[in-house]
Amino acid sequence: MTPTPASLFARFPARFTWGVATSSYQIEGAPAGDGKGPSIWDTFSHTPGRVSGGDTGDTACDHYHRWEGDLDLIRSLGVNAYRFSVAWPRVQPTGRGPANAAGLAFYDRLVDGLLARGLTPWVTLYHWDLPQALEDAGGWPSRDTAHAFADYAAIVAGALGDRVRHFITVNEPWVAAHLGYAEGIHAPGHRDHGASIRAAHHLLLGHGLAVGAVRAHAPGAQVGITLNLAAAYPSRDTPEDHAAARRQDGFANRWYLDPVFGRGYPADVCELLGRLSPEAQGVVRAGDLETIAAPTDFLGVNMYSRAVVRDAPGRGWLDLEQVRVEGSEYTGFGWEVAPQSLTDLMLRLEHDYEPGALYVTENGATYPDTVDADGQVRDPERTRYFQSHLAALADAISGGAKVSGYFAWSLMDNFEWAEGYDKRFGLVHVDFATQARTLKASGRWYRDFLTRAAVGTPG
Ligand code: IFM
Repeated sequence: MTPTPASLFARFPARFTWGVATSSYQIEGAPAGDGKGPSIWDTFSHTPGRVSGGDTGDTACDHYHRWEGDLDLIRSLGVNAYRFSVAWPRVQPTGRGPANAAGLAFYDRLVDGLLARGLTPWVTLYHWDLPQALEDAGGWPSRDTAHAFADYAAIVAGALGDRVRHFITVNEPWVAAHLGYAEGIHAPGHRDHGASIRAAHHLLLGHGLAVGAVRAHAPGAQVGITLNLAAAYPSRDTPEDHAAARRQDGFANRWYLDPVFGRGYPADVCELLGRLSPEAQGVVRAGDLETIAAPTDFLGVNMYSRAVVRDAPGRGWLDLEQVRVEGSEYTGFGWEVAPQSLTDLMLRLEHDYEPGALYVTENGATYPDTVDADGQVRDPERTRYFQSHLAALADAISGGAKVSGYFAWSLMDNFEWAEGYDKRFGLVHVDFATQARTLKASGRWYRDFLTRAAVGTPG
């Protein structure tokens, strides 16, 4: 039976962070506004054939110009926090050198605007829009990029750290490294497995260095990393499929969790990688693993689905394949709706890694929404998705997971990377021709869920 909003809400701690999330390239537009330099996503989206429909982030949600109205919209949802990312090339147009004051000023206004509305800002430092000049100099496979990132993190923490108390260093390093450098379906579009392993190492190194920069320039602020994690399950109850699930977990989850929590790279995955492992490629220098394991205050978890796999010898370096589960429901992205896996995931993270705190920094679903003749957007599947995942999260909390917050992805429909504007994740529908914003039925549900119980100040 579906719980009432009030009974569901009552299952969460009183001081809980409730938010919505976005990222810079996906919503801002203004690709050259106020001296911004090009990012790898500007280049990639303007390369024919890379993004569905030839879409680019040139305008996106035009948030760079409409931010005040968007903050009012966020406020109207009844959340107490907003997670957004800073575009590195707005702050440093070429990824190095002094801050571009005009670019930084945008985020300064945004932070002040949030605080004026009683909303707690959560700042992600890197959500994939690497300055193109740094990519030209080697990108994430190059160690220098990690150091450049730390310099940039110091600038942002220094400028915003008097008001921002929560910084996320890197968003989803698996996606940046694997989809960007191995599969080539995200910017910068390379297909080089070895380079993706080097990129992952330098993203993690950049994270560790940025933790230090935030600690130094925003004393007292909390800092952590956000990983995209999906619990892995065997398709059949056979030793082979169990082993395949462990390989999947090693590749997608433990590869990032283990080094961040001080265990170094998982030996089983290094063995599979052979000459491509970070050690074998010679990218791990003395002190790197200690830097990557810099103590953090929280772990951010982006959870959308789970992975169900079966052993498939010869199928890629992991010898496995993803399985579609008979009878399961799937979102518009073809991702299985699997709320129980959120409970399993959070309990496992609590038990295996004991993070200072856990936050769901993204969770949501895409469906092909349309505006009906009466101006309403009816998206019952998305409402059900949020309800079931929040109930699963409450189960994890009851089971002992120290979860301190939840951010719905996303505030509004936006540029969904290689899928362009085809895939809508918003609580708010955006008409990209007119920029009209319409609260979807799921957005009304989230608002009612939160306001009915009067969300207070986050912990
Ligand atoms: O839109 C993305 C976001 O940028 C990162 N996490 C997954 C979302 C949905 O694909």
